[in-house]
Amino acid sequence: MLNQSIAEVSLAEKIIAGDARALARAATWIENRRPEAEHLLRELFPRTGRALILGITGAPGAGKSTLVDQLARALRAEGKTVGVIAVDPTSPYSGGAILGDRIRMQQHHSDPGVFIRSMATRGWLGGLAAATTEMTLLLDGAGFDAILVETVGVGQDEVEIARLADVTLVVMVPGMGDDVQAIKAGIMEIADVFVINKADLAGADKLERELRSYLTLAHRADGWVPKIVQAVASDGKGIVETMAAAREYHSRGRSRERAADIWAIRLREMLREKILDRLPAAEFAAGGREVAERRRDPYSVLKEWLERI
Ligand SMILES: Nc1nc2c(ncn2[C@@H]2O[C@H](COP(=O)(O)OP(=O)(O)OP(=O)(O)O)[C@@H](O)[C@H]2O)c(=O)[nH]1
Ligand SMILES: [Mg+2]
Repeated sequence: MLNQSIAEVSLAEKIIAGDARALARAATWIENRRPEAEHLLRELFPRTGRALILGITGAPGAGKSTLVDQLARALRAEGKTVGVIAVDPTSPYSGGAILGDRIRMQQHHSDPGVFIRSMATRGWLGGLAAATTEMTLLLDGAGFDAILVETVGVGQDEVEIARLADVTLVVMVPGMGDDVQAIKAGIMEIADVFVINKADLAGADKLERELRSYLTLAHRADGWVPKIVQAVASDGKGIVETMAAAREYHSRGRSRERAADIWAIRLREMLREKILDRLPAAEFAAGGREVAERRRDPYSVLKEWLERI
């Protein structure tokens, strides 16, 4: 026990000192749900809350990684350090997309001011958002100025991840059936900035008009009217404008109540995960069988479990 805690202290210190290998090791702990990760994050937590966290989401192939790469470059040019987290919710193992990202991001590999992590989220009871939250805390605590979190899709996961970002960028593409009507349900509420990427393709202006007319009807509780930026990420166009839009939203400041709300939700999720962790999966199967066969009622099963926990 004592040896273990000494090792953790030194790992946190190494991470704070900017040791990339120590950081990579800690990221693996988080990914593999190692118990050491919790102690490490406790130690780093007082240092968190300083990074600018940008969430980048959108349909598969929209150009999120290309945009992330360009944003990372722009931030580096300002002398800012950048952490990149690419989340892959679909496959439990690194797929083609992640491989492509690795190749694309390789130019940053010799740069100690950039840390890139592709993460799959297998084994996470708390889901994608929980895993990503911890990875973000790690990079924030490590002292990165900006953290870019790329996620695919438009589902509940994205809504949850939007909660952890200071600014959420939704990447859209003209003429891809990325019709405003189709996506507004989930994504409209979370987008602080819309990036119409691949503006070199036909239909960018049309999509922008559609978005604008939608935004005149949809009012957000915080009064913010999401910015719309056209970009050609593959040519580095629209990157400055994207950064400016993100900063404009961020400069309004996230209210203290909002942060408190977010932590209240997270604490609830963390509690649920801790409780579920204590019950082996076989218990659920056995309990399910007993209840289905009317050998026991579900309430007494729950009562027994809660007492045991
Ligand atoms: N024409 C055009 N192609 C682009 C642009 N930006 C990116 N691409 C291309 O679009 C393809 C997908 O880009 P990615 O950046 O991998 O897209 P992604 O959204 O990260 O994809 P997933 O992570 O697989 O969902 C690549 O072939 C890019 O080169 C752009 O502005 N214009
Ligand atoms: Mg990608």
